Amino acid sequence: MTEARSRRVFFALWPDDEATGHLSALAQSLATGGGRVIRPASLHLTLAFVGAVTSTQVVQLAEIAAAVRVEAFDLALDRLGFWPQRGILWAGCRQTPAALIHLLDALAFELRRAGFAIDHRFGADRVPHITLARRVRCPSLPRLGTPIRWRVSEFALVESHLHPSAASYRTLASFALKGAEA
Ligand code: 2AM
Repeated sequence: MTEARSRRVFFALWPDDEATGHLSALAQSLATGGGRVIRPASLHLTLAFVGAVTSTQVVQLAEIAAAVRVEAFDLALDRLGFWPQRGILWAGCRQTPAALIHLLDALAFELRRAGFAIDHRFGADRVPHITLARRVRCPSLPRLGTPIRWRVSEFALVESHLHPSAASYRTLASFALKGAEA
């Protein structure tokens, strides 16, 4: 019997508690004209969206990700953005940091080598971002004064469960970056 592709998975960065607190406060303050604010525990930056896979492939994906050897780095989110079609309010980077591209390249290389095609670098919009709220109407976007920073010391393989109201995410495995143990 063929195994069902019933698991919807992606690789992502989860901000630390302090950055999550800042992002969540921002989301609350900006999504005032309706829309759905993302729960603090769900705030993340998608590295690579894999999509529907089998349970066997989930195990394979975790093995592949464990082979990625990239240094830990500091990430600074220094801009807010809005995609009007779906009313997505997001936080991101004016310029994609080299270290972030390097991590994604290393992961994409290992995935490709194992036969997984990753079309959606940084998610469908191809811009590294953390979605703060959905279905927001015309927010006025302030300049993000002090950037929101965190030390990226790991990345995660995450499973997404779609519900009528919102998706929920479960971390299946985390992968430490080099130097993160210090
Ligand atoms: P979003 O936050 O911009 O909607 C889990 O669903 C994560 O993968 C989310 O961060 C989401 O981005 C992104 N995502 C969802 N569906 C996707 C798709 N079909 N292609 C690429 N990225 C997707």
